[in-house]
Amino acid sequence: MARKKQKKTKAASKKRSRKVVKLAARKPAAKKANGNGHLPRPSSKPFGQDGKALTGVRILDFTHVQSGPTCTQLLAWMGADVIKVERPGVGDITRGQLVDVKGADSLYFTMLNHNKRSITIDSKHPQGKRVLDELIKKCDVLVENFAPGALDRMGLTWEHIHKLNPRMIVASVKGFGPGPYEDCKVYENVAQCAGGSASTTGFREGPPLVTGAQIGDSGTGLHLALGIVCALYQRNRTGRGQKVLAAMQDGVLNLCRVKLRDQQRLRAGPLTEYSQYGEGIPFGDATPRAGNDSGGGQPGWILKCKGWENDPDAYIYFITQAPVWQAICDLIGEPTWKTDPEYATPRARLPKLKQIFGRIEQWTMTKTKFEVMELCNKVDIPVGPILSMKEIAEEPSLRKTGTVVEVDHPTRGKYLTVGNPIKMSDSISEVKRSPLLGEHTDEILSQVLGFKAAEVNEIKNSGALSAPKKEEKAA
Ligand code: CAO
Repeated sequence: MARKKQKKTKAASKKRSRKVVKLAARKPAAKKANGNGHLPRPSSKPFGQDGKALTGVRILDFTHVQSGPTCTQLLAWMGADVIKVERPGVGDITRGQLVDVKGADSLYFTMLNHNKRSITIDSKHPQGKRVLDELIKKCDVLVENFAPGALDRMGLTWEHIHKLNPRMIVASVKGFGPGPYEDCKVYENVAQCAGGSASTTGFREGPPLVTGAQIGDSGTGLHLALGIVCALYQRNRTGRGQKVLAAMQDGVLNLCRVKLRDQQRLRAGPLTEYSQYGEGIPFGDATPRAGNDSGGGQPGWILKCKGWENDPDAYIYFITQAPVWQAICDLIGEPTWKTDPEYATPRARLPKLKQIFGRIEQWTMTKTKFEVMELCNKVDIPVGPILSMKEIAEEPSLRKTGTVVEVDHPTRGKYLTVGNPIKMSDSISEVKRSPLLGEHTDEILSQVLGFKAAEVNEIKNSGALSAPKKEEKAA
Protein backbone atom coordinates (compact mmCIF):
# COMPACT_ATOMS: atom_id res chain seq x y z
CA MET A 1 0.00 0.00 0.00
CA ALA A 2 2.79 2.37 1.04
CA ARG A 3 4.80 1.42 -2.07
CA LYS A 4 1.76 1.97 -4.22
CA LYS A 5 1.25 5.40 -2.64
CA GLN A 6 4.93 6.20 -3.10
CA LYS A 7 4.73 5.18 -6.75
CA LYS A 8 1.62 7.29 -7.18
CA THR A 9 3.30 10.29 -5.53
CA LYS A 10 6.40 9.88 -7.68
CA ALA A 11 4.29 9.72 -10.81
CA ALA A 12 2.31 12.75 -9.69
CA SER A 13 5.43 14.72 -8.90
CA LYS A 14 6.92 13.72 -12.26
CA LYS A 15 3.74 14.87 -13.95
CA ARG A 16 3.79 18.01 -11.86
CA SER A 17 7.36 18.82 -12.66
CA ARG A 18 6.67 18.32 -16.38
CA LYS A 19 3.68 20.61 -16.09
CA VAL A 20 5.68 23.24 -14.17
CA VAL A 21 8.30 23.37 -16.88
CA LYS A 22 5.61 23.89 -19.48
CA LEU A 23 3.86 26.60 -17.46
CA ALA A 24 7.07 28.42 -16.65
CA ALA A 25 7.94 28.57 -20.31
CA ARG A 26 4.59 29.72 -21.64
CA LYS A 27 2.00 31.17 -19.34
CA PRO A 28 1.86 33.48 -16.36
CA ALA A 29 1.20 31.35 -13.26
CA ALA A 30 -1.05 33.54 -11.16
CA LYS A 31 -0.51 31.59 -7.95
CA LYS A 32 3.25 31.78 -8.00
CA ALA A 33 3.92 34.79 -5.83
CA ASN A 34 7.67 34.47 -5.44
CA GLY A 35 10.53 33.84 -7.83
CA ASN A 36 10.34 34.69 -11.50
CA GLY A 37 8.81 31.48 -12.80
CA HIS A 38 5.71 33.39 -13.87
CA LEU A 39 7.59 35.44 -16.45
CA PRO A 40 7.27 34.71 -20.17
CA ARG A 41 10.11 33.03 -22.00
CA PRO A 42 12.99 35.49 -22.57
CA SER A 43 12.50 37.29 -25.86
CA SER A 44 14.69 36.10 -28.70
CA LYS A 45 14.54 39.49 -30.44
CA PRO A 46 17.68 41.64 -30.35
CA PHE A 47 17.85 44.08 -27.41
CA GLY A 48 16.06 47.30 -28.22
CA GLN A 49 13.77 45.66 -30.78
CA ASP A 50 11.05 44.16 -28.62
CA GLY A 51 8.95 47.21 -27.89
CA LYS A 52 9.56 49.50 -24.97
CA ALA A 53 9.23 49.19 -21.21
CA LEU A 54 5.71 50.67 -21.15
CA THR A 55 4.45 49.51 -24.55
CA GLY A 56 0.71 48.89 -24.24
CA VAL A 57 0.19 51.36 -21.38
CA ARG A 58 -2.10 54.26 -22.26
CA ILE A 59 -2.03 57.46 -20.22
CA LEU A 60 -4.76 60.06 -20.01
CA ASP A 61 -2.56 63.08 -19.48
CA PHE A 62 -4.38 65.93 -17.79
CA THR A 63 -1.18 67.71 -16.81
CA HIS A 64 -0.01 71.25 -17.36
CA VAL A 65 2.94 73.56 -16.63
CA GLN A 66 5.98 71.55 -15.46
CA SER A 67 5.56 68.98 -12.70
CA GLY A 68 2.92 66.76 -14.31
CA PRO A 69 4.27 67.07 -17.88
CA THR A 70 7.75 65.99 -16.68
CA CYS A 71 6.18 62.80 -15.36
CA THR A 72 4.15 61.95 -18.45
CA GLN A 73 7.05 62.83 -20.78
CA LEU A 74 9.18 60.24 -18.98
CA LEU A 75 6.41 57.66 -19.28
CA ALA A 76 6.09 58.49 -22.99
CA TRP A 77 9.83 57.98 -23.48
CA MET A 78 9.42 54.62 -21.80
CA GLY A 79 6.88 53.71 -24.48
CA ALA A 80 3.48 54.66 -23.03
CA ASP A 81 0.88 56.16 -25.36
CA VAL A 82 0.34 59.54 -23.71
CA ILE A 83 -2.82 61.40 -24.70
CA LYS A 84 -2.62 64.97 -23.50
CA VAL A 85 -6.00 66.60 -22.90
CA GLU A 86 -5.91 70.35 -23.38
CA ARG A 87 -8.40 73.12 -23.08
CA PRO A 88 -9.70 74.08 -26.56
CA GLY A 89 -8.12 77.21 -28.01
CA VAL A 90 -5.67 77.70 -25.16
CA GLY A 91 -4.02 74.41 -24.34
CA ASP A 92 -1.41 74.01 -21.67
CA ILE A 93 -0.71 77.56 -20.51
CA THR A 94 3.02 77.08 -21.13
CA ARG A 95 2.45 76.92 -24.90
CA GLY A 96 2.24 80.69 -24.76
CA GLN A 97 4.67 81.43 -21.93
CA LEU A 98 8.23 82.78 -22.41
CA VAL A 99 7.67 82.80 -26.17
CA ASP A 100 10.86 83.20 -28.20
CA VAL A 101 9.49 82.48 -31.71
CA LYS A 102 6.34 84.40 -32.52
CA GLY A 103 3.41 82.13 -33.34
CA ALA A 104 5.20 78.95 -32.28
CA ASP A 105 4.82 76.87 -29.13
CA SER A 106 7.32 78.02 -26.51
CA LEU A 107 10.40 76.04 -25.56
CA TYR A 108 8.82 75.76 -22.12
CA PHE A 109 6.07 73.63 -23.67
CA THR A 110 8.01 71.80 -26.36
CA MET A 111 10.74 70.67 -23.97
CA LEU A 112 8.23 69.11 -21.53
CA ASN A 113 5.80 67.44 -23.90
CA HIS A 114 7.75 65.25 -26.29
CA ASN A 115 6.34 61.97 -27.58
CA LYS A 116 2.76 62.84 -26.61
CA ARG A 117 -0.47 63.18 -28.58
CA SER A 118 -2.76 66.17 -28.06
CA ILE A 119 -6.56 66.26 -28.00
CA THR A 120 -8.59 69.34 -27.13
CA ILE A 121 -11.61 68.77 -24.91
CA ASP A 122 -13.69 71.19 -22.87
CA SER A 123 -13.96 69.03 -19.79
CA LYS A 124 -16.95 70.98 -18.50
CA HIS A 125 -19.05 70.53 -21.67
CA PRO A 126 -21.52 67.58 -21.65
CA GLN A 127 -20.09 66.18 -24.90
CA GLY A 128 -16.59 66.77 -23.57
CA LYS A 129 -17.50 64.74 -20.50
CA ARG A 130 -18.77 61.97 -22.77
CA VAL A 131 -15.43 61.84 -24.59
CA LEU A 132 -13.52 61.89 -21.31
CA ASP A 133 -15.58 59.03 -19.92
CA GLU A 134 -14.75 56.98 -23.02
CA LEU A 135 -11.07 57.85 -22.63
CA ILE A 136 -11.16 56.78 -19.00
CA LYS A 137 -12.45 53.37 -20.09
CA LYS A 138 -9.63 53.03 -22.61
CA CYS A 139 -6.70 54.25 -20.50
CA ASP A 140 -4.60 52.70 -17.74
CA VAL A 141 -3.51 55.83 -15.90
CA LEU A 142 -4.92 59.33 -15.46
CA VAL A 143 -2.25 61.85 -14.48
CA GLU A 144 -3.19 65.35 -13.33
CA ASN A 145 -1.70 68.30 -11.54
CA PHE A 146 -4.61 70.69 -11.33
CA ALA A 147 -5.21 72.87 -8.31
CA PRO A 148 -6.73 70.91 -5.42
CA GLY A 149 -10.37 70.05 -6.12
CA ALA A 150 -10.30 71.00 -9.83
CA LEU A 151 -10.62 67.40 -11.05
CA ASP A 152 -13.60 66.83 -8.75
CA ARG A 153 -15.20 70.04 -10.01
CA MET A 154 -14.98 68.59 -13.54
CA GLY A 155 -16.99 65.63 -12.23
CA LEU A 156 -13.95 63.35 -12.43
CA THR A 157 -14.01 62.15 -8.85
CA TRP A 158 -12.13 59.00 -7.84
CA GLU A 159 -15.50 57.27 -7.36
CA HIS A 160 -16.65 58.21 -10.88
CA ILE A 161 -13.37 57.10 -12.47
CA HIS A 162 -13.08 53.93 -10.43
CA LYS A 163 -16.65 52.95 -11.33
CA LEU A 164 -16.02 53.47 -15.04
CA ASN A 165 -12.67 51.70 -14.98
CA PRO A 166 -11.67 49.90 -11.78
CA ARG A 167 -8.21 49.30 -13.25
CA MET A 168 -7.50 53.00 -13.69
CA ILE A 169 -4.62 54.46 -11.70
CA VAL A 170 -5.26 58.10 -10.79
CA ALA A 171 -2.00 59.93 -10.21
CA SER A 172 -1.76 63.48 -8.93
CA VAL A 173 0.80 66.12 -8.13
CA LYS A 174 -0.33 68.56 -5.49
CA GLY A 175 1.61 71.26 -3.68
CA PHE A 176 1.03 69.81 -0.22
CA GLY A 177 -0.23 66.55 1.18
CA PRO A 178 -3.23 66.42 3.54
CA GLY A 179 -2.93 69.05 6.25
CA PRO A 180 -3.23 72.78 6.79
CA TYR A 181 -1.98 73.74 3.31
CA GLU A 182 -3.65 71.05 1.20
CA ASP A 183 -5.88 73.53 -0.67
CA CYS A 184 -3.02 75.81 -1.73
CA LYS A 185 -1.87 76.33 -5.28
CA VAL A 186 1.84 75.78 -5.50
CA TYR A 187 4.64 76.59 -7.94
CA GLU A 188 8.26 75.45 -7.99
CA ASN A 189 9.79 77.98 -5.62
CA VAL A 190 6.97 77.68 -3.10
CA ALA A 191 7.76 73.97 -2.87
CA GLN A 192 11.50 74.61 -2.59
CA CYS A 193 10.82 76.90 0.34
CA ALA A 194 8.25 74.67 2.06
CA GLY A 195 10.30 71.51 1.52
CA GLY A 196 13.40 72.70 3.38
CA SER A 197 15.57 73.42 0.35
CA ALA A 198 15.65 77.22 0.53
CA SER A 199 16.46 77.42 4.24
CA THR A 200 19.48 75.18 3.70
CA THR A 201 20.69 76.72 0.43
CA GLY A 202 22.84 79.83 0.10
CA PHE A 203 25.44 81.44 2.31
CA ARG A 204 25.08 81.66 6.06
CA GLU A 205 25.27 85.42 6.06
CA GLY A 206 22.79 85.83 3.17
CA PRO A 207 19.06 85.18 2.67
CA PRO A 208 17.62 81.73 1.81
CA LEU A 209 18.10 80.81 -1.84
CA VAL A 210 16.15 78.79 -4.39
CA THR A 211 18.11 76.48 -6.68
CA GLY A 212 18.17 76.35 -10.46
CA ALA A 213 17.38 72.65 -10.49
CA GLN A 214 13.60 72.32 -10.59
CA ILE A 215 13.39 69.98 -7.67
CA GLY A 216 9.82 71.01 -6.84
CA ASP A 217 8.36 70.50 -10.30
CA SER A 218 10.57 68.09 -12.22
CA GLY A 219 11.65 66.38 -9.00
CA THR A 220 8.04 65.71 -8.02
CA GLY A 221 7.23 64.58 -11.57
CA LEU A 222 9.97 61.99 -11.20
CA HIS A 223 8.58 60.80 -7.89
CA LEU A 224 5.11 60.52 -9.41
CA ALA A 225 6.43 58.52 -12.37
CA LEU A 226 7.91 55.97 -10.00
CA GLY A 227 4.61 55.78 -8.09
CA ILE A 228 2.72 55.16 -11.34
CA VAL A 229 5.05 52.42 -12.51
CA CYS A 230 4.79 50.72 -9.11
CA ALA A 231 0.98 51.00 -9.19
CA LEU A 232 0.99 49.41 -12.65
CA TYR A 233 3.13 46.60 -11.29
CA GLN A 234 0.83 46.10 -8.30
CA ARG A 235 -2.17 46.10 -10.63
CA ASN A 236 -0.70 43.04 -12.38
CA ARG A 237 -1.35 41.20 -9.14
CA THR A 238 -4.49 42.87 -7.80
CA GLY A 239 -6.22 43.78 -11.05
CA ARG A 240 -7.27 47.15 -9.64
CA GLY A 241 -6.08 50.72 -9.87
CA GLN A 242 -5.28 53.05 -7.00
CA LYS A 243 -4.66 56.70 -6.22
CA VAL A 244 -1.06 57.89 -6.35
CA LEU A 245 -0.17 61.23 -4.79
CA ALA A 246 3.15 63.03 -4.98
CA ALA A 247 3.09 66.26 -3.00
CA MET A 248 5.72 68.80 -4.02
CA GLN A 249 6.65 69.60 -0.42
CA ASP A 250 7.26 65.89 0.22
CA GLY A 251 9.29 65.46 -2.96
CA VAL A 252 11.55 68.40 -2.12
CA LEU A 253 11.97 67.19 1.45
CA ASN A 254 12.90 63.74 0.16
CA LEU A 255 15.65 65.37 -1.90
CA CYS A 256 16.72 67.36 1.19
CA ARG A 257 16.92 64.21 3.30
CA VAL A 258 20.54 64.89 4.33
CA LYS A 259 19.53 68.25 5.77
CA LEU A 260 17.02 66.60 8.11
CA ARG A 261 19.84 64.23 9.01
CA ASP A 262 21.96 67.25 9.98
CA GLN A 263 19.07 68.75 11.95
CA GLN A 264 19.13 65.73 14.23
CA ARG A 265 22.92 65.57 14.40
CA LEU A 266 22.90 69.08 15.88
CA ARG A 267 21.76 67.50 19.15
CA ALA A 268 25.09 65.71 19.36
CA GLY A 269 27.19 68.84 18.84
CA PRO A 270 28.36 71.14 16.04
CA LEU A 271 28.38 69.91 12.44
CA THR A 272 32.12 69.63 12.01
CA GLU A 273 32.08 69.27 8.22
CA TYR A 274 30.40 72.68 7.82
CA SER A 275 33.01 75.41 7.29
CA GLN A 276 31.19 77.48 9.91
CA TYR A 277 32.64 75.05 12.48
CA GLY A 278 36.20 75.77 11.37
CA GLU A 279 35.47 79.48 11.47
CA GLY A 280 34.37 79.20 15.11
CA ILE A 281 30.82 80.41 14.42
CA PRO A 282 28.30 78.80 16.77
CA PHE A 283 25.41 76.78 15.37
CA GLY A 284 21.77 77.69 16.03
CA ASP A 285 18.95 75.24 16.56
CA ALA A 286 18.25 74.52 12.87
CA THR A 287 20.35 73.18 9.99
CA PRO A 288 22.16 76.24 8.65
CA ARG A 289 22.91 77.26 5.08
CA ALA A 290 26.15 75.63 4.08
CA GLY A 291 27.30 77.76 1.14
CA ASN A 292 29.27 75.50 -1.13
CA ASP A 293 30.29 73.04 1.56
CA SER A 294 30.03 69.46 0.48
CA GLY A 295 27.01 67.67 1.95
CA GLY A 296 28.96 64.58 2.95
CA GLY A 297 32.01 63.84 5.05
CA GLN A 298 34.48 64.99 2.34
CA PRO A 299 35.16 68.74 2.55
CA GLY A 300 34.67 70.59 -0.73
CA TRP A 301 34.37 74.14 -2.04
CA ILE A 302 34.02 76.06 -5.30
CA LEU A 303 37.30 77.64 -6.35
CA LYS A 304 38.23 80.25 -8.93
CA CYS A 305 40.08 79.17 -12.05
CA LYS A 306 42.00 81.06 -14.70
CA GLY A 307 39.79 83.68 -16.35
CA TRP A 308 37.35 84.02 -13.45
CA GLU A 309 37.58 87.83 -13.68
CA ASN A 310 35.64 87.80 -16.99
CA ASP A 311 33.96 84.41 -17.10
CA PRO A 312 31.27 83.87 -14.45
CA ASP A 313 31.65 80.11 -14.83
CA ALA A 314 35.45 79.83 -14.60
CA TYR A 315 35.24 77.86 -11.35
CA ILE A 316 35.73 74.30 -10.21
CA TYR A 317 34.31 72.24 -7.37
CA PHE A 318 37.24 70.78 -5.48
CA ILE A 319 36.92 67.92 -2.99
CA THR A 320 39.71 67.27 -0.51
CA GLN A 321 38.97 63.59 -0.20
CA ALA A 322 41.13 62.13 2.58
CA PRO A 323 42.68 59.21 0.62
CA VAL A 324 44.11 61.63 -2.00
CA TRP A 325 45.36 64.29 0.42
CA GLN A 326 48.97 63.46 -0.40
CA ALA A 327 48.34 63.87 -4.13
CA ILE A 328 46.66 67.23 -3.47
CA CYS A 329 49.69 68.44 -1.48
CA ASP A 330 52.07 67.44 -4.28
CA LEU A 331 49.91 69.02 -6.96
CA ILE A 332 49.54 72.41 -5.26
CA GLY A 333 53.18 72.52 -4.15
CA GLU A 334 52.76 71.97 -0.42
CA PRO A 335 54.53 68.62 0.07
CA THR A 336 55.24 69.33 3.75
CA TRP A 337 51.48 69.29 4.47
CA LYS A 338 51.59 65.53 3.90
CA THR A 339 53.41 64.95 7.17
CA ASP A 340 52.86 68.19 9.10
CA PRO A 341 50.56 67.18 12.02
CA GLU A 342 48.72 70.49 11.51
CA TYR A 343 47.52 69.27 8.08
CA ALA A 344 48.14 65.54 7.80
CA THR A 345 44.81 64.28 9.18
CA PRO A 346 41.22 65.17 8.25
CA ARG A 347 40.52 66.14 11.89
CA ALA A 348 43.51 68.51 11.98
CA ARG A 349 42.38 70.11 8.71
CA LEU A 350 38.76 70.73 9.76
CA PRO A 351 39.35 74.04 11.59
CA LYS A 352 41.57 75.27 8.72
CA LEU A 353 39.41 74.44 5.70
CA LYS A 354 39.02 78.07 4.63
CA GLN A 355 42.77 78.60 4.64
CA ILE A 356 43.44 75.27 2.90
CA PHE A 357 40.93 75.97 0.15
CA GLY A 358 42.45 79.44 -0.17
CA ARG A 359 45.83 77.84 -0.88
CA ILE A 360 44.36 75.35 -3.34
CA GLU A 361 42.63 78.24 -5.08
CA GLN A 362 45.96 80.02 -5.58
CA TRP A 363 46.86 76.94 -7.63
CA THR A 364 43.54 76.54 -9.49
CA MET A 365 43.64 80.21 -10.49
CA THR A 366 46.72 79.47 -12.57
CA LYS A 367 44.84 76.90 -14.67
CA THR A 368 41.60 76.72 -16.63
CA LYS A 369 38.86 74.58 -15.09
CA PHE A 370 39.47 71.93 -17.75
CA GLU A 371 43.22 71.87 -17.01
CA VAL A 372 42.47 71.44 -13.30
CA MET A 373 40.04 68.66 -14.19
CA GLU A 374 42.67 66.86 -16.24
CA LEU A 375 45.49 67.19 -13.71
CA CYS A 376 43.32 66.17 -10.77
CA ASN A 377 41.64 63.23 -12.45
CA LYS A 378 45.04 61.77 -13.30
CA VAL A 379 45.61 61.33 -9.57
CA ASP A 380 41.99 60.52 -8.64
CA ILE A 381 41.15 63.85 -7.01
CA PRO A 382 37.40 64.39 -7.44
CA VAL A 383 36.70 67.79 -9.04
CA GLY A 384 33.82 69.20 -11.07
CA PRO A 385 34.12 72.03 -13.56
CA ILE A 386 31.28 74.55 -13.31
CA LEU A 387 29.76 74.06 -16.76
CA SER A 388 27.62 76.80 -18.24
CA MET A 389 24.46 75.89 -20.16
CA LYS A 390 26.32 77.03 -23.29
CA GLU A 391 29.08 74.51 -22.64
CA ILE A 392 26.57 71.77 -21.88
CA ALA A 393 24.61 72.52 -25.06
CA GLU A 394 27.81 72.23 -27.09
CA GLU A 395 29.24 69.17 -25.32
CA PRO A 396 29.69 66.41 -27.95
CA SER A 397 29.54 63.51 -25.48
CA LEU A 398 26.08 64.57 -24.28
CA ARG A 399 24.87 64.74 -27.89
CA LYS A 400 26.28 61.29 -28.50
CA THR A 401 24.37 59.68 -25.63
CA GLY A 402 21.10 61.42 -26.53
CA THR A 403 21.06 63.40 -23.30
CA VAL A 404 21.09 66.58 -25.36
CA VAL A 405 19.07 66.19 -28.55
CA GLU A 406 18.24 68.42 -31.49
CA VAL A 407 14.59 68.20 -32.46
CA ASP A 408 12.80 69.63 -35.49
CA HIS A 409 9.44 71.31 -35.04
CA PRO A 410 7.05 72.41 -37.80
CA THR A 411 6.45 75.92 -36.53
CA ARG A 412 9.60 76.75 -34.58
CA GLY A 413 12.28 74.85 -36.51
CA LYS A 414 15.21 73.14 -34.81
CA TYR A 415 15.78 73.39 -31.08
CA LEU A 416 17.75 71.61 -28.40
CA THR A 417 16.20 69.60 -25.64
CA VAL A 418 17.18 67.25 -22.87
CA GLY A 419 16.43 63.66 -23.87
CA ASN A 420 15.60 60.79 -21.54
CA PRO A 421 18.23 60.81 -18.80
CA ILE A 422 17.45 57.16 -18.01
CA LYS A 423 19.12 54.81 -20.46
CA MET A 424 17.80 51.29 -20.82
CA SER A 425 19.34 48.61 -23.00
CA ASP A 426 16.03 47.06 -24.09
CA SER A 427 13.82 50.15 -24.11
CA ILE A 428 15.47 52.76 -26.26
CA SER A 429 13.99 56.27 -26.17
CA GLU A 430 13.57 58.31 -29.31
CA VAL A 431 12.72 61.95 -28.76
CA LYS A 432 9.75 63.00 -30.90
CA ARG A 433 8.58 66.60 -31.11
CA SER A 434 5.75 67.84 -28.93
CA PRO A 435 2.27 67.87 -30.49
CA LEU A 436 0.56 70.96 -31.84
CA LEU A 437 -2.58 71.92 -29.94
CA GLY A 438 -5.27 69.34 -30.76
CA GLU A 439 -3.12 67.75 -33.46
CA HIS A 440 -4.40 64.26 -32.72
CA THR A 441 -8.01 65.03 -31.83
CA ASP A 442 -9.49 63.23 -34.85
CA GLU A 443 -7.29 60.14 -34.69
CA ILE A 444 -7.94 59.70 -30.97
CA LEU A 445 -11.71 60.01 -31.41
CA SER A 446 -11.81 57.52 -34.26
CA GLN A 447 -8.91 55.15 -33.63
CA VAL A 448 -8.69 55.04 -29.83
CA LEU A 449 -12.36 55.58 -28.98
CA GLY A 450 -13.88 54.04 -32.10
CA PHE A 451 -16.37 56.87 -32.71
CA LYS A 452 -18.00 56.74 -36.15
CA ALA A 453 -17.73 59.76 -38.46
CA ALA A 454 -21.28 60.86 -37.59
CA GLU A 455 -20.52 60.76 -33.86
CA VAL A 456 -17.30 62.69 -34.35
CA ASN A 457 -19.24 65.35 -36.23
CA GLU A 458 -21.90 65.48 -33.54
CA ILE A 459 -19.28 65.98 -30.83
CA LYS A 460 -17.41 68.55 -32.87
CA ASN A 461 -20.56 70.49 -33.74
CA SER A 462 -21.48 70.62 -30.06
CA GLY A 463 -18.47 72.90 -29.48
CA ALA A 464 -16.93 70.57 -26.90
CA LEU A 465 -13.61 70.35 -28.73
CA SER A 466 -13.16 73.89 -29.96
CA ALA A 467 -12.60 77.29 -28.44
CA PRO A 468 -15.74 79.33 -27.84
CA LYS A 469 -16.24 81.74 -30.75
CA LYS A 470 -15.16 85.27 -29.95
CA GLU A 471 -18.12 87.59 -29.48
CA GLU A 472 -18.72 89.86 -32.44
CA LYS A 473 -17.35 93.25 -31.56
CA ALA A 474 -20.07 95.77 -31.05
CA ALA A 475 -20.19 98.21 -33.92
N1 CAO B 1 -11.54 72.15 -20.05
C1 CAO B 1 -12.17 72.96 -19.20
N2 CAO B 1 -11.62 73.48 -18.09
C2 CAO B 1 -10.33 73.15 -17.86
C3 CAO B 1 -9.59 72.31 -18.70
C4 CAO B 1 -10.25 71.79 -19.84
N3 CAO B 1 -9.65 70.99 -20.70
N4 CAO B 1 -8.35 72.17 -18.21
C5 CAO B 1 -8.32 72.92 -17.08
N5 CAO B 1 -9.51 73.50 -16.87
C6 CAO B 1 -9.90 74.36 -15.76
C7 CAO B 1 -9.88 73.64 -14.43
O1 CAO B 1 -11.01 72.82 -14.30
C8 CAO B 1 -9.88 74.81 -13.47
O2 CAO B 1 -11.19 75.28 -13.30
P1 CAO B 1 -11.87 75.47 -11.83
O3 CAO B 1 -10.97 76.37 -11.07
O4 CAO B 1 -13.18 76.06 -12.17
O5 CAO B 1 -11.97 74.15 -11.20
C9 CAO B 1 -9.12 75.87 -14.24
O6 CAO B 1 -8.96 75.36 -15.58
C10 CAO B 1 -7.77 76.23 -13.71
O7 CAO B 1 -7.04 75.08 -13.30
P2 CAO B 1 -5.90 75.25 -12.20
O8 CAO B 1 -6.50 75.90 -10.99
O9 CAO B 1 -5.24 73.95 -12.00
O10 CAO B 1 -4.89 76.23 -12.94
P3 CAO B 1 -4.19 77.56 -12.40
O11 CAO B 1 -3.48 78.12 -13.56
O12 CAO B 1 -5.12 78.47 -11.71
O13 CAO B 1 -3.15 77.04 -11.30
C11 CAO B 1 -1.28 75.67 -10.58
C12 CAO B 1 -1.94 76.45 -11.73
C13 CAO B 1 -0.08 74.98 -11.14
C14 CAO B 1 -0.87 76.66 -9.50
C15 CAO B 1 -2.29 74.67 -10.00
O14 CAO B 1 -2.77 73.86 -11.05
C16 CAO B 1 -1.68 73.78 -8.92
O15 CAO B 1 -1.50 74.20 -7.79
N6 CAO B 1 -1.40 72.51 -9.27
C17 CAO B 1 -0.89 71.53 -8.33
C18 CAO B 1 0.54 71.78 -7.99
C19 CAO B 1 1.43 71.79 -9.22
O16 CAO B 1 1.46 70.89 -10.02
N7 CAO B 1 2.21 72.84 -9.30
C20 CAO B 1 3.31 72.85 -10.26
C21 CAO B 1 3.04 73.71 -11.37
S1 CAO B 1 4.49 73.81 -12.36
O17 CAO B 1 5.36 75.03 -11.67
